[in-house]
Amino acid sequence: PQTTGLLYPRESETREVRSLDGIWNFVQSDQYNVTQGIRERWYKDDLSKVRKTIPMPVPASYNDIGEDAGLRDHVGTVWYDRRFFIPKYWLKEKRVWIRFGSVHYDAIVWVNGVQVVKHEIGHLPFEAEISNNVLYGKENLITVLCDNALLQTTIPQGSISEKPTDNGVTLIQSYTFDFFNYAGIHRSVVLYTTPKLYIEDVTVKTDLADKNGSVHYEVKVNGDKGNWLTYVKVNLRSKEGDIVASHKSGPELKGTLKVENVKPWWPYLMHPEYGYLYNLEISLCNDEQEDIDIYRLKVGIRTLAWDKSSFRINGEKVYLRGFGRHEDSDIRGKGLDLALITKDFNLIKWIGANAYRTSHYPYSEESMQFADENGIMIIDECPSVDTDNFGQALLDKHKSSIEQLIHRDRNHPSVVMWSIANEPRTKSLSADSYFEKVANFTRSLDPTRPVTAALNAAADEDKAGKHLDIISFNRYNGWYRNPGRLDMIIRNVMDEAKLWNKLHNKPVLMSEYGADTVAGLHLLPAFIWSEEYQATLFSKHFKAFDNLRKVGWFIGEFVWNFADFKTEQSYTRVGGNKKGIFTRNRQPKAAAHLLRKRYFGLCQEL
Ligand code: GCB
Repeated sequence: PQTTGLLYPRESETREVRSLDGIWNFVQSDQYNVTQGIRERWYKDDLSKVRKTIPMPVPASYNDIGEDAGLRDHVGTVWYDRRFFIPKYWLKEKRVWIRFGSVHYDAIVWVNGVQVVKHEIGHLPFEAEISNNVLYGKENLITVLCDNALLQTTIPQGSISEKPTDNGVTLIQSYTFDFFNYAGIHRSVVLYTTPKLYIEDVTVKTDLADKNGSVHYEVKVNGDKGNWLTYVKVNLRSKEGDIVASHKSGPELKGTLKVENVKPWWPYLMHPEYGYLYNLEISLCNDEQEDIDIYRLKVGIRTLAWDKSSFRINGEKVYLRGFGRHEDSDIRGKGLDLALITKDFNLIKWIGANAYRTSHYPYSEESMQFADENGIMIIDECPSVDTDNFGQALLDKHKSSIEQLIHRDRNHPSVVMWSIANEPRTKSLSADSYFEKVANFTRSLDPTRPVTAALNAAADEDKAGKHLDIISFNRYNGWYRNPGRLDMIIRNVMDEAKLWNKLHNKPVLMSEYGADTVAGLHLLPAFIWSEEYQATLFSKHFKAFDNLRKVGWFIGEFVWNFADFKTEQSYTRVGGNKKGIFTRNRQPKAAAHLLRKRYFGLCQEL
């Protein structure tokens, strides 16, 4: 997997970006003949010449586009293709790239019948240079094979079994995680160009001292430098566009920009000016030519620090208030939807939250940019859910998912923690060394952010907590535990949080709590599944949190979930998981109004 390059595709004076989003042609493979397309080389020509294709939107999950359960529940491979033009003038002085925001779970991409890239693990971008594969001034063909199969060595894990049906047999994909295994080309596909000698990668780290900020940058370039001495000129611009700092690097292409009277990046409502971003403008030059390549990156200047009892941004203690979420909506499934992201951020701000966890996988790069702009702190989670059967192959893939995630997101000021797993089975002995390795690997890649995981084993049986910097725990008091009992919550939440802290002497946050709630179901006295029950269950948790906040090391509360979402079919799920404070259509349940009061109240207090 790629752990260099992959800069978010942006236009500039030297770069062009063209979208390949739109309607593609689509073929579902026969479940029992998944390799047929490869054997018969369907990528050599239009899919429509070998099979009847159907129209499929990109980006979107394919599962809910049809009206056929066979497509929704498909296990194995599907094919996409479309044609596109490459202008003739791109041939001169340009490199041409193809980039996918994410394809779930496995993908192989061919351009004009030649394989150009292969990628495994959904929710993460990948790209390939296709300068030598495309026809200039002509039409070209792109073909994508996507496989949704989850096995014991994939991230997340699953298993496939064969079951008899009324007409024969079928393959069933099972998994223990609680969200639908949507698949397809989930995020945008773009063609973009760079010059032959180009900026391949940029890393920034920031610091603050009194009123001064600094931005350390490091640039990687790729391509033939010739005999010229290469350097970068870097400008840091304010939001208003004024240059506030400049630097000219030596041939090592790195340096530090000093910013006087800095405007730090603050979380939402922690400061009147939250989410402040500078614009870092990088120009690649040599002794002969300036502006060989230009790339711009938004930068938030902030520091993070943590110890046994606190988590601080810019030296100030932060209390995180937010939720776990999903990328999920009607029809599109996990497909990128800018209307949805924009609406969600409006709702996040309406409710007064300052954080969320990207449960249970990396979210779109576009949503990370929104988080930067809005001062929303992100606990950035890799796609490891319910991890079990710890082995070397799984460990390698788990590390790869973290490496790719950190590579993609390391420059976002909004990312304040890495979550290396959700509800791993950490009771088992083998979880100990497994999570020691995963946590240390994460720290070795990024020592500037704390490592956490959302744990749900009993605190005194868990083997992973000791390897983390911050303990996050998920617990469903009044739901999976003592359903219907609203009178045991305060004590249980407090006891558990205290136990985690006592065992590890680290900051603790509650990463999940909640209750399934059917919007419009009212039952008094509060009864499970009703709006009254969800609201009362929340208010009990608030009491526990208020008591815990007095002790200092309790640093955050996260409701499960922001919105209702689709899951696998099960008798515990009514049309999906209904623990949202918003419905799947983003309308508030009663508890949303209560949460809004609390979250705004919390930020006034602080
Ligand atoms: C959990 C999981 C989450 C589920 C939730 C639930 O503990 O982390 O993925 O959706 O419980 O509602 O059961």
